[in-house]
Amino acid sequence: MVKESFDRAKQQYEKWGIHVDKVLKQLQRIAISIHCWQGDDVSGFEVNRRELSGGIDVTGHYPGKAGTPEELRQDLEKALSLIPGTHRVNLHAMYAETNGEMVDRDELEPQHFDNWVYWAKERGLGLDFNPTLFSHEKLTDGLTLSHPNEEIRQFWIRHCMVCRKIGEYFGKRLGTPCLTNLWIPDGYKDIPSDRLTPRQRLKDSLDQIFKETIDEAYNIDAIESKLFGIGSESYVVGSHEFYLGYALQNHKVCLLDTGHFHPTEAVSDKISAMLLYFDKLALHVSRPVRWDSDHVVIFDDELKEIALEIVRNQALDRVMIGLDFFDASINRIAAWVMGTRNMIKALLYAMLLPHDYLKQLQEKGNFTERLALMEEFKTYPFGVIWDAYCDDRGVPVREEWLQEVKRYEEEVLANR
Ligand code: RNT
Ligand code: ZN
Repeated sequence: MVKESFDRAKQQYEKWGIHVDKVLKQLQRIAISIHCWQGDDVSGFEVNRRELSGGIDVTGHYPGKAGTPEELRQDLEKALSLIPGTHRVNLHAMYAETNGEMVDRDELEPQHFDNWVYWAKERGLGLDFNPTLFSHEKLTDGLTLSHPNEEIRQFWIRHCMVCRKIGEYFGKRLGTPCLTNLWIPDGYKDIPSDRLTPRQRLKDSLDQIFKETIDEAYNIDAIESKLFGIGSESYVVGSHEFYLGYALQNHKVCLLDTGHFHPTEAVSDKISAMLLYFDKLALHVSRPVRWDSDHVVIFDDELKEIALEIVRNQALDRVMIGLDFFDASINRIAAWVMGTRNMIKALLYAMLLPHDYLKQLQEKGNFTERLALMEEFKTYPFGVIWDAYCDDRGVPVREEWLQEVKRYEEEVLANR
């Protein structure tokens, strides 16, 4: 059944010069960086686990959350088994395993992530990394790397430095560069009397953190901007312009989180502009609902537009796609599966459009045909190709994955 409708759908696309088999081969090679923190509500495994802070929040009490590294890896494996393709896992420093020993964040070492490395290596997964500059008592007055207290600032600088070394270790051990992404919550609830000084300090902190050159074959540094957070509504030190300038001047990668801009500002529109000046770009694909709410990524217009911009500009090897959402009100494995499958689905959707032809129409000023075709392609039998891809990759077709998640919930999650 899948095969018959697939052949028919394929013909429809081939009429437009789109080679479906080639597209599916290309799709198979795209690795999405799946954030581990959806699995445990951004808790981590530190010996003295702190409450989530830094102006981000997770809501919901769905039962069965992973409480140990083993459980988190087991859950990730379940999710990965329901997602077509081979992907990457994105870790935070707070997911270190220190054997019950209290190791502060500025003393973390690569060995504290060896279980993750063994696990990833066995499964052919790449690893990405993030220093954790929240949920910690040294985040005071809402500040870390821009803190006026030199001792506190140096603590966080050291933390970021060790994290780059951990990223380098991941890259060396796994044979694929680790993207180490730096996000800090620094900002003010109310109107600042001085916007410049904290930014000067952040700039200096970054200079210290990135002083040591690390081979980009192992570790790639990214910096993630933000517009506001809970408790930093009026001012965020690491704004988009701040990091855009820093990245350009210092050869770093900008990471754009889709929830970190004004509600009507679209990340999709930024991709082509930034690719003119940057070799690489990184994304945290999320879904902001009224604010930076980190809802599960759905197959909506902006997701499709992001995928279109990456695909039509032939930037699949330049845009590093990562996910960033955390919903504790639904089954967490289902959240991963939906968000990641939707991202892949959007890329496939984007790959099944006659981009050269559509570009020509625009160049010729034929806006009628441009709009008409773009609309018609929305109802081309794209779902059939997606089903065939899932089937071919040995993962459940359509909503069948839900049965697996339900079974896992009864057999594993319910016993936690
Ligand atoms: C916060 C940023 C950041 C975090 C993760 C946990 O607004 O988006 O990426 O979500 O690092
Ligand atoms: Zn993010």
